[in-house]
Amino acid sequence: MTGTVSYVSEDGRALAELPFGAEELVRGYRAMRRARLFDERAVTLQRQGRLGVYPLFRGQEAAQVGAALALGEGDWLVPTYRETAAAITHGLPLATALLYWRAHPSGWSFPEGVRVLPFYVPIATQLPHAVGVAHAGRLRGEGWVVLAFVGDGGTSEGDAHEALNFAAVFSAPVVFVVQNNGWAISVPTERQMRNTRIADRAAGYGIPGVRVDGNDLVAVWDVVGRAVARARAGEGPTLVEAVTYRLAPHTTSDDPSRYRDESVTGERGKAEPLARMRALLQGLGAWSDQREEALVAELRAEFDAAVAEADEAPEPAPEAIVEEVYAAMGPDQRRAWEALRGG
Ligand SMILES: Cc1ncc(C[n+]2csc(CCOP(=O)(O)OP(=O)(O)O)c2C)c(N)n1
Repeated sequence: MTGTVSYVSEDGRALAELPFGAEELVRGYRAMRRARLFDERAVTLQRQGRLGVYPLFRGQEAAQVGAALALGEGDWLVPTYRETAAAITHGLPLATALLYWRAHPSGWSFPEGVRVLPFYVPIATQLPHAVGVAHAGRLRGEGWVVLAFVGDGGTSEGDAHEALNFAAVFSAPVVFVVQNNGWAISVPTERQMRNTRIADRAAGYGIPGVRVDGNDLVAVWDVVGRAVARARAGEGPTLVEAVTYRLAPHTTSDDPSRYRDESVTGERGKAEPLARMRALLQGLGAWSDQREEALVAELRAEFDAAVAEADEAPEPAPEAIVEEVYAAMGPDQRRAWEALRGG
């Protein structure tokens, strides 16, 4: 049985000597605040009809931002639909993220140099790909580490087992981060698995498994950082379970009150990661209401500029919908492409 790593209490007190200095902690808080603002504004855009279905991540900022901050620039991040916070922290431009959630072709492929794979919607299919990127990098001597995200529900898929086993056997430089947010749409974790301590499964693969308080930015950042260093040193994969809670609906199309008691969600919300980190920083004398105000103003301006940039993306041609499926078009794809072009 694995214990749960935490550094900061729910009310923002340090429980142990912190592995990061004040400057780094502020950097981490800023990245979480930036992600929260993105999430809030994205929901507003969706309600205005300016984004498609959007999967919120409110309450999961520490798990995502902490893990992403543990990567180096040359490392790869492999996200599911839930990980917009991680993706923008690892360099995905905000405008590209918005275009992706607008289902605009300009958001389908991420810019050159951004080491983030596109958001995966088919559950757990990203995991074998992530292991492939890691293994290929090792064979080619690239030196990169891959951070692969999956949800608690996703770990029930066959792809998760295959990816974990392959990565373990071949010592692939990959870190698996399971965001255990308690729900797979309407199915609670205890209805998905007998042992809800997902990190315990690592023993079955012969790799380290670490359970971490996923609402504690410092703990996630430190634990994933150690796993990244291990992977980079050729010691193979780690399974990190970040225990958090899905405070928001599954997506903007979901009504969680149909399947769960939302008063429990309210209770769980008291442990949300931003307030905890802000309290920690204020206790250290490294943050103030004025700094918060200035940061929010700066982030609003950045987001507004990203929306303006996304709005300028050219109207997509109808045939774009069948492009970029395969590197070379097969006969069916070409027929569809020609028909959509009107030729
Ligand atoms: C292969 C596959 N099966 C089913 C679905 C439908 N589906 C979308 S989200 C989801 C639940 C995933 O839960 P979890 O992995 O815990 O991630 P979370 O949404 O909580 O982040 C399911 C079953 C899908 N997208 N892909």
